[in-house]
Amino acid sequence: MAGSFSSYSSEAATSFEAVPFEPAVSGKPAVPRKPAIPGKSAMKRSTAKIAGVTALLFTALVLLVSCSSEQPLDTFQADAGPAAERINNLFYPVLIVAIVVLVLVEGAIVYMFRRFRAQRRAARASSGAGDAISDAGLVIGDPYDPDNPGDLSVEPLPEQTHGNLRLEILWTIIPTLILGIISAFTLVAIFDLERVDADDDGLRVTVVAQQWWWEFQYHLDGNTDSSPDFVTPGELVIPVDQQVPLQITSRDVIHSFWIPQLNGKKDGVPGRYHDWLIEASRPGRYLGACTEFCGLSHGYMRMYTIALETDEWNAWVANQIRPAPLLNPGDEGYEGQQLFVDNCARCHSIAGVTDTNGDDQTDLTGSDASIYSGSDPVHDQLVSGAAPDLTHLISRATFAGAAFDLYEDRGEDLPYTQLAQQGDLNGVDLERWIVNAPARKPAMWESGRGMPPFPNLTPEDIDSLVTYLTTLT
Ligand code: HEC
Ligand SMILES: [Cu+2]
Repeated sequence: MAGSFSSYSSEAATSFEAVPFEPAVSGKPAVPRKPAIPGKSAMKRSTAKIAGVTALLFTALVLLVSCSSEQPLDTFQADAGPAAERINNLFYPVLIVAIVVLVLVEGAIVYMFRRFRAQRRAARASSGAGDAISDAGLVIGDPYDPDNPGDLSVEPLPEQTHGNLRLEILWTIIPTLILGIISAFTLVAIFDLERVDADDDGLRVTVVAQQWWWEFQYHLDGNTDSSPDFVTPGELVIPVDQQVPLQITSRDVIHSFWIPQLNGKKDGVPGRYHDWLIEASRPGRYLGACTEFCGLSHGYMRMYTIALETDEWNAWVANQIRPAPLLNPGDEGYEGQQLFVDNCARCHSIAGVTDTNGDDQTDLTGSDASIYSGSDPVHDQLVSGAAPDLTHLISRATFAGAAFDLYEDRGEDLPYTQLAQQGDLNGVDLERWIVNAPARKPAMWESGRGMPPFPNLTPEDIDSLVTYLTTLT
């Protein structure tokens, strides 16, 4: 028979008409073209089964991996703050509704697919016209093409209907209702998340994003127009059970602030200040990540929010406000301090040290828009106009956008405020960073993004620098 499936499939790509179709019920006896291969369909079925089981196992694996407890960015277990809980109270009911809809719709599709599909084998058996039906279970030919309709007696078209008013009204109204209810709850949640319970003259923090680290500017009296009391890079330290209003902005491109355990995401956009709130209901260190692709080292742009008990937090603030001591000749770390002033102070500030050199940088960290213009003569090497403030470098757990640990094992078994006193300094990563930062965290330092390498510093210089940095408690 000319219209065999094999010639059909090989020529189909060139022209549909080129396939000579011979109706199977033309009066000729239907002779099987070639002997059926026994067990062929059984083999197909087992391949399908293997594929199905593999897909199932893969899905199960993905689901199980996401259950791992060591996932600090896991939103499914985000419950460390009221905002995160508020989001969960919306997310889980919506997820359940979505799953029910998925099961119903997919179930209906699968049911109809099985119930009403072409009854290939049955038709083949009853008409004895196997050749007219392809392996895909379709009648060869096109029922909608009058010149080549195929054999409709073998596999007649299903009853053609058009329009079912009741059904159409139903499947318009039900989704509208579902989406309407969900959006009502969503709107209420959005307004809840914006509600400020904090005092006007209490702590406020301006969050400044840049490639590729975060700066937190502390306004203890809530006045964000004045210059900040102090700044910290990478780690936002807050008192527990207190709502802290944030103003999020950026010095270069768009970034997004996200501490999943505590709240949702908020973009940092140059020239704009976005209000946001952060509150933790139990002490802890909560990891976050920039969630707006912001260039080369976006993946290394992390940050922590650290919640401390109130008295611990007060002690921490008292330490952060204190300027660094200016070392004199003979003091341990003095050589490093001088190297720092010569090599590093053109970008980094250390309160009490760099400002004695005429490099007072406090105004650079204020919420003054002129810092975005790049017109500052000291920092015009940097696109953002600012580098991390190092006044209390050693009091933090991480550095360089929380990409590296300052202490062995992150000092996680130590109280946060005791890191500098009791921690085991990760001097190796710190030295490597100073020698060649872009090798550790990709940057475009030639165009002012990130920290440049320092090939001219000798190993002794680096040692002195690290010795000096360890005085910055
Ligand atoms: C051209 C400007 C520039 C100079 C000069 C510079 N740095 Fe940096 N430094 C940066 C920038 C920008 C970052 C942030 C990089 C990042 O996280 O991606 C940084 C980060 C750091 C950090 C991590 C701070 C933190 O808390 O995240 C340390 C430590 C550091 N620099 C030390 C030094 C030392 C020591 C020198 C002098 C030998 C120096 N830097 C010179 C721009 C500079
Ligand atoms: Cu970013």
